[in-house]
Amino acid sequence: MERLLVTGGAGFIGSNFVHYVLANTDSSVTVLDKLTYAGTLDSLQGLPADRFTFVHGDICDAELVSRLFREHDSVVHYAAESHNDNSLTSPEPFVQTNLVGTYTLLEAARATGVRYHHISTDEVYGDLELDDPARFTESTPYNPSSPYSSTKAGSDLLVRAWVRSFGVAATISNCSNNYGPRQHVEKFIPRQITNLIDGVRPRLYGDGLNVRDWIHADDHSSAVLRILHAGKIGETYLIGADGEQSNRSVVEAILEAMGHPKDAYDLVRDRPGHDRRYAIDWSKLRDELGWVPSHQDFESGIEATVAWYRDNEQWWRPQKASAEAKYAKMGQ
Ligand code: NAD
Ligand code: TDX
Repeated sequence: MERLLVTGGAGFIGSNFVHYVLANTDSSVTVLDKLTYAGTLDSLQGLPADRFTFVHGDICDAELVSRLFREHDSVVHYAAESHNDNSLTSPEPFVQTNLVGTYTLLEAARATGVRYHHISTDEVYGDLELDDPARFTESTPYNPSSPYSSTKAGSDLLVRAWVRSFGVAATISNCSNNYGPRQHVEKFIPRQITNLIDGVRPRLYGDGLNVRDWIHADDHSSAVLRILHAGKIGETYLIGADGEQSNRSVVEAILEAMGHPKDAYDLVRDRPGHDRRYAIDWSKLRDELGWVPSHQDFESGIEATVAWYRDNEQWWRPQKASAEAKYAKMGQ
């Protein structure tokens, strides 16, 4: 039985991965999570007690990390400060967790030889113009825009250097925008759904024409598991699902799914440095590892996500007022 350590497993994508792994494999899973504002044990309910353990701690704690590496066969590293808007008002925790935290894990991987998979984002590549036919590939030069994406880019480069200089057994994946259950209400899709539940109109930054490439969190999980088990050490894999949509069309889909007119939204102050478009070419993952996504129907994915937030108000309600208070200060 594989013993898997998952950092950041109480957050959005990490918790979806933990649920996915425990439902689809016989691996045991330990989650290491600091439980920042973005992590909650409520996301880890109902898991099989004989195969699941939770450890409350910080990925920057070298002693704890080193002990946990020795007790596991492989590590998947999701823990991060993950929200661009927060990184614009308060970048320090991004530098600490995303850079120092990754360094701490890499040193443990170096000392123990444990297999390490690093979770990253397409934002490390910067952005594309709306009319550019190009998509990001594994060889696109790094060009991050925000404090968040620059610390993720830096963490990826640390991984590459630790592979090359020290022979660490690592792989990296860079995924596009995820959606699905258990995503924090600060993020775009949950914010608009929960605003509508509260009778507040959706808010689009700038002209609302920025494009994101959406993938369901379960497709991200299946891709990560494939890379962990079949990926080539030292390689980077891009994960996507051909889900390009403008923010306007995403909000229209949410409004439609919730029974409102498609134009019942407001345009608000733009995000400084707002990336225009992301788009992923995931053909390497398909051609080399045989992975394909299985949740590409965005409308039904949005309907299911709306239903999840309607049915799980006790999960998101405690975070809603503080998330909106931050946005109010930014005029968004
Ligand atoms: P999230 O903010 O929902 O969750 C992050 C988790 O990490 C939380 O549970 C938090 O408590 C934990 N954490 C933060 N600092 C920690 C520390 N110092 N020590 C231990 N735990 C800590 O984030 P998410 O959206 O689930 O993103 C997870 C990962 O996936 C990140 O690395 C992110 O860069 C990457 N990613 C996210 C997306 C997306 O669309 N959300 C897309 C591509 C890649
Ligand atoms: O209220 C809003 N209105 C709005 O128009 C919010 C919260 C966002 N937006 C826009 C900004 C982006 O163009 O929606 C888009 C998506 O915004 P976010 O959910 O903040 O995601 P993004 O900045 O694209 O980053 C996400 O995808 C890549 C994750 O938060 C990152 O962790 C991941 O690396």
